[in-house]
Amino acid sequence: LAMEKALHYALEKDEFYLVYQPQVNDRGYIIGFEALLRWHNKELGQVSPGRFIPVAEEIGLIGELGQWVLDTACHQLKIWQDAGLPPRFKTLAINISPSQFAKDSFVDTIQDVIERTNIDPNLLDLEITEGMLVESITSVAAKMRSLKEKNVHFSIDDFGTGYSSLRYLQHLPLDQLKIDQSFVRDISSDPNSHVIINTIISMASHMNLSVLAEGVEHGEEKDILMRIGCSRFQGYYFSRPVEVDTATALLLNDA
Ligand code: G
Ligand code: G
Ligand code: MN
Ligand code: NA
Repeated sequence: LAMEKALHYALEKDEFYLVYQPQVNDRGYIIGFEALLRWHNKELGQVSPGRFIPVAEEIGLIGELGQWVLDTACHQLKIWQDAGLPPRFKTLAINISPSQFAKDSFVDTIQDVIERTNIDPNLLDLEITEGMLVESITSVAAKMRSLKEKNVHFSIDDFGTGYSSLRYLQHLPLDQLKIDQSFVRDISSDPNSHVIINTIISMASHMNLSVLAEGVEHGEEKDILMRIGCSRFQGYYFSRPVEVDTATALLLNDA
């Protein structure tokens, strides 16, 4: 209840901020960032999105909050775009909640933020989860196609943990699968995780999808992943999510 109350005022009190976690290629160069929402409240301290996002959904605040994330991330992307992005930088990834995606206005919302911030849409990667498939696959595909026409990219987040069928992979205009960190975590100890990742990579390559491994914490995991053909990584081994000034410095470092 204390959290609900504090959440109501958090936007106007400017308590939210974004951190950026590097995504890297097989040589360790930055190919993108994932924007991750953070909340610091005076009384509650640092509250993780895993805790406050479900509450924000419940009390109907997720729309406004999602809009704030989009505006803030795209505004920052424009600053980096104008400063000159390093040659290997492809996209800034933004997490889209299922309820955000489900709105009829979703396509307009994205087009609107692209126009207002004047970013190159090709630099935008929208992370959606299998949870968005509460709608019919036809309407999900239609929304995505409208944005694909504008060159926006789509990734499936936490791939492999949802309950939906693989059929949607056939029908949705996707660019990338993000292998959930639970599989990566077990890759060196659990032969099943190894097989699952191997299968995802092989399937993705036949479907012309990129694969990014999440939650890479150790060099050993990266080595195994590279051997089975993964060449995009994100995780503490490379970098934790960092504040905007550090992210900017990392980009300059890679230029
Ligand atoms: O950053 P962290 O590992 O604490 O994130 C926990 C969860 O919150 C993850 O599932 C992540 O996808 C989600 N999350 C982080 N930032 C955002 C955001 O801006 N929007 C949405 N919808 N989810 C987010
Ligand atoms: O659900 P989503 O993939 O958006 O959530 C990403 C979350 O995973 C972020 O909150 C981020 O802080 C966290 N994360 C990123 N890299 C690592 C890692 O190497 N290990 C662990 N445990 N968490 C990570
Ligand atoms: Mn994500
Ligand atoms: Na994920």
